[in-house]
Amino acid sequence: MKAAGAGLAAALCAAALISCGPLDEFAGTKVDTVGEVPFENRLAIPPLADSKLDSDGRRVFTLAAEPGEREFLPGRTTDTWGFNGSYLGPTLRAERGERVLVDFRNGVDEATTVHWHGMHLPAEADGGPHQHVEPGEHWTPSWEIDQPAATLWYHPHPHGDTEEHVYRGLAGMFILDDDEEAGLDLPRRYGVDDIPVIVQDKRFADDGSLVEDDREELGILGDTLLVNGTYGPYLDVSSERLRLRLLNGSTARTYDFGFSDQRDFALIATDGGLLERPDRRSRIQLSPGERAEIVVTMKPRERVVLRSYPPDLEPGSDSSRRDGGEDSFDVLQLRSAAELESSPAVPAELVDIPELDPADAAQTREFELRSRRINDEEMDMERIDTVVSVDTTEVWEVENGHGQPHTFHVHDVQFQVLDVDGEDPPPELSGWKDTIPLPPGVRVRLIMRFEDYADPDSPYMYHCHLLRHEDEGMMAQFVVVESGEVPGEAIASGANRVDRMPVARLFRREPDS
Ligand SMILES: [Cu+2]
Repeated sequence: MKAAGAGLAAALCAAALISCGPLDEFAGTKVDTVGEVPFENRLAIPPLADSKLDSDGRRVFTLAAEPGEREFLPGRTTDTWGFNGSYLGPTLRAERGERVLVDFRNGVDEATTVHWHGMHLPAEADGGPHQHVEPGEHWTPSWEIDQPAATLWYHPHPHGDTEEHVYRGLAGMFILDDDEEAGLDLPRRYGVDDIPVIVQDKRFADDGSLVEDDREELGILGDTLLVNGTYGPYLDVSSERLRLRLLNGSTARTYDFGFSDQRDFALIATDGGLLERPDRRSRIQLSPGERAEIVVTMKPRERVVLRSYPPDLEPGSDSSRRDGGEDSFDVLQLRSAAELESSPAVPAELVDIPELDPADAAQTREFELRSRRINDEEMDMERIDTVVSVDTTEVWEVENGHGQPHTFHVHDVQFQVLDVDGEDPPPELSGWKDTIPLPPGVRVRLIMRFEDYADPDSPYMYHCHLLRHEDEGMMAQFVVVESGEVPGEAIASGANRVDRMPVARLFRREPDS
């Protein structure tokens, strides 16, 4: 595969489609596509998903995972998976207080799941590895939207296969709205001045197929970016201020987004919703699964490129080349019209975020991430690692005790960051979060509230969101129970699982040579 990759790199280099620097396909080699991406394709905007109200007043969406094919690169056809189409899926959108139901059909030939990343919902609707959907089968989770306006997303979560299923194209955005956000003067015309930006790195073989067997420790690190499934994208801008909903939908790569002319922008929201006030800055770093909403101001008749600069993966160390720590990418070109519609200034105050108080914590727990384990245990579908009492607040102290970068994602709740290595969190970690980067040696203290949805038989997950690490066992389970209740027999017996993932599948990749 590496040889095939070399051939493609040479061919694209000759056609000036990618960097003609060092051979990018070799592990640990720096990737730099700055100035080399031809911005010739209009950025695809995922369509807003159709929905209808059922007789119970629930908003019903229909999603089907399907195989397909795409010509991402000129003249090369790539086999893909997508929701309601060949690659990625429609943007789901719902308002706080609405009840939603998703009729999901698995039209691919492997069992999969759909997880609603960042969503507060009952565990049985969460779409984790216990909610397997066999090929041809339907799954119809339903829940009430009960959290602030935010940019969430959805993707498969079958234990052992999450990386592959996401990499092939199964992912989409899920935007939540509420009255508070609607009352602010912010750009919100979807596809006009409010733009989903789903960034994913890929590695293409000569024949156009996606290379899935890359052996980097972090997972697959691609040398080619797609944004909303578009290679070499540009966006025509018609108004003075543009809101970009950045989603790192990659399986392993961290980006440090900024603009080619170093202009600053307003960071207005992170994973779980709006910040208390905008933070003016020129960079925002996102690890896999994290989101950020930014508002950038444009002048007429200009072209500026959204880039990813080398991310800081191991502060104080320069040994992160193998993890993509030296890589740079041109991501998306913004082209503004000769005349721009004027937009109001970004409000100085956004929302109030009620501060969770560690003095209210019923429990303080410690988690150490090391190798592919959490607290020295590999993920076991039949073991509940953590039992949380409903209607309590907890502090989770999470440490990366390993020499590699990891991240930490908690299902069901949005958390607040109390501190990072004892220091106050920076602005990008000051709002509601569900995923946080964990560089080697770093310890974070998170605080979260488990309001409702007690269910002793259905676990939620917490895990590293580098998808290969998660697949290889860096994941664990918690249940939310009524006080004093014990986790159900159903989990220990495996009875609430439709199908058991064959163990061989987890370890079928070739060992390191
Ligand atoms: Cu990890």
